[in-house]
Amino acid sequence: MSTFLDDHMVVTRRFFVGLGSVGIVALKSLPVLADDARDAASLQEAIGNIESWLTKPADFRDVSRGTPVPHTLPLEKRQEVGLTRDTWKLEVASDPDHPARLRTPLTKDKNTALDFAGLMKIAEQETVRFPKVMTCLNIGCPLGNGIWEGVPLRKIVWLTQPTKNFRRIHYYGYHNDDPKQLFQSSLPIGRVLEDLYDLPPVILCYKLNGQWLSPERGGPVRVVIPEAYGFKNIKWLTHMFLSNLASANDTYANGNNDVDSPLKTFCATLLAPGNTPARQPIPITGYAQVGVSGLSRVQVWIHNSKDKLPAGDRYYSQAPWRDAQILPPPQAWGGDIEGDRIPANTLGFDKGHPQTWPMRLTKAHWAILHPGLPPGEYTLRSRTIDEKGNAQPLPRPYAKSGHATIEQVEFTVT
Ligand SMILES: Nc1nc2c(c(=O)[nH]1)N[C@H]1C(S)=C(S)[C@@H](COP(=O)(O)O)O[C@H]1N2
Ligand SMILES: [Mo]
Repeated sequence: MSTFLDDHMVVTRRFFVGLGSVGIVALKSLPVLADDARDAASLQEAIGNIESWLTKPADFRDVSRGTPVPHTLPLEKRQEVGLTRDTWKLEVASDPDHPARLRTPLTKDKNTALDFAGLMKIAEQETVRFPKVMTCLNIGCPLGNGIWEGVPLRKIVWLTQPTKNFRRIHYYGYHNDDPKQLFQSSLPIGRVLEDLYDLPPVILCYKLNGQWLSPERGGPVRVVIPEAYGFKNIKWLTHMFLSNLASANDTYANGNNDVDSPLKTFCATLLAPGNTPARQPIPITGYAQVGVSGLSRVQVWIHNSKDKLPAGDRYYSQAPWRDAQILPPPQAWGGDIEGDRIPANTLGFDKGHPQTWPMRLTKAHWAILHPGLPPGEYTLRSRTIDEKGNAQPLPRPYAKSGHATIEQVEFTVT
């Protein structure tokens, strides 16, 4: 795949530049795309309408709890409770129930809590940026894809000088000072101190797509964990506890969720066929979430309802799946990023160009021009195959560790 993309990078870039004009020659060079001018135009239009790779901060879908939701509080109240950059304070202390030994906790009492100026001081020595798709474990569709910027959390942990009895860290944000509204998450300390499996670090995040983190996205400061589902990425962060508790104590565990689940690979359609004329090629586009196991292929399969589905093949592994085209890096990144340039030193990029594609823990887009069909009732299914060769919904098909169900779209050809 990567060789294919290298070979076609130049051509496909020209193709993307040519969107809106007639990029037929370039289109033909993509193997699963069209070779007829009219069909090429329909596919080109479909690809041109695909969402941008980066999501504008304000366009992220919001999953915020609280009555009232903290980001809706008037500025005056947000200033009072430390939800602005001028007033923000983070306490990092030992867990009273399962104490870790620390020499220098960061507390308001001792006037040692971390403020935003202190965080920016640390940022001068080390800032990290990386792309990540934010996805709720319980919602099928990603909330948005962004470049998150912050300071490695371990920098702050080390300030407290932990000496022993330290196995996990848990943390929460402002929740209207109401224990019933507490939304807490946690991590094993090893993940914070070391970047396992070549993952970017866990950060205290203060910028998204180069802009200060908005109140709605969890500003002034939220936790961002590259490989984790949304619920670990606590917004409006105010408290962290270093703990000797051996297990997770996330609020999300109470909802029957698998709280140790890293992002899964799966795909879905953006443009799916509706009422379709017979024997006319069908443009289909979609996105894929590239989970921890990467993405090697996206495939589609259109099933005629007259045909019986094979028995005992739950995940349709024997169906005649057809490869779609995973689209190369876009010509424009979108997301309101300044000058439409990926910021310098963004992990995974070299001088603004992606080092690998598709990129792990982000989104990718795909397209196919499916051959025309005779009249009938049909179901379109799409699936990913990860870099280990697992076809969706494998290797982890259970809903409470994140969405991976194969999408089904019914449509009629007349
Ligand atoms: N403090 C706090 N942080 C939170 C939440 C919350 O309700 N309160 N929701 C979490 C969940 S379940 C998800 S999916 C993500 C969503 O992030 P977003 O609203 O920026 O898209 O935020 C997480 N962080
Ligand atoms: Mo969520």
